[in-house]
Amino acid sequence: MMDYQIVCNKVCELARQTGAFIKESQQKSAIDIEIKGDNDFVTQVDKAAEQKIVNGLKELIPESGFIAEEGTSDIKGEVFDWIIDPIDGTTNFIHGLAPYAISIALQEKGELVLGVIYEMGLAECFYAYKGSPAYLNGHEICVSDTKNIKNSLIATGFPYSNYDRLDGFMNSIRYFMEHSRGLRRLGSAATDLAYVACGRFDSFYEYNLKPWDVAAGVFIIKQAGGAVCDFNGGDNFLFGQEIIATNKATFNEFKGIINDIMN
Ligand code: 2AM
Ligand code: CA
Repeated sequence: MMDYQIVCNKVCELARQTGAFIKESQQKSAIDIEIKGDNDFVTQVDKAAEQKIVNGLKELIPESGFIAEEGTSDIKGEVFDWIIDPIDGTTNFIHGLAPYAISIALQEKGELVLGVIYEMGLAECFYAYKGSPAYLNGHEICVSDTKNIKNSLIATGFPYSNYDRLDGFMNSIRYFMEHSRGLRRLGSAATDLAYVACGRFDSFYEYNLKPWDVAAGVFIIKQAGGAVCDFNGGDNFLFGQEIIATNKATFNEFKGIINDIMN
């Protein structure tokens, strides 16, 4: 049987080391930007960081598979699969703006069992493993106890493609401007999710996200007492490219609003 705690500690260590490498590379600013498509930048640092993470994780569980943003290795494992994003918030990173984060999750036979998000701007490591509470730099964290949307601080991300849903999205912005404490757009979905887990945000929603943007975050939020679903209230949030994540108390209200406005 795997000792999830030991594996989680090692993943946190790997994330911190890789984070240090990413920050050093930025300071040297020898960043070679390559344009992957519309609005889509990927740096050499991104690829090198992913390779470091993949190598470290292969050492930890040699037979594991990978689902990774930069595609360094995408072989499916028999039992274990890592879902990783070496730099979530790449545009922030390119502009020298926090937050940007490393996101690493582990699935065992399709079930999430571990999540680590290392946000490099503030050097904050959020993590949880199967059976554990959620932690931030060694301290236990939990979701907020805000009771309604009126008093909620809400996070989202702007769509970068698939603009046919833009009308619904713009309506949701208008709704939350009028009916919540405020709306934030930080530019790193992994960080948004980590901030829901520790109660800085009460809720988060975004569409078009990929598994590596959200996998670690959804696991950490659940261990922190929060709730996650897709825009229909279902559980297709990992591969379904739509996610709602909230504290427990506002889950039903938030889900109802998104369901009404976005579908
Ligand atoms: P990224 O920085 O790893 O690309 C912000 O809304 C979220 O959307 C981030 O998590 C960001 O992840 C993702 N994102 C933004 N632009 C993207 C793009 N062009 N392709 C894929 N993901 C993108
Ligand atoms: Ca990402």
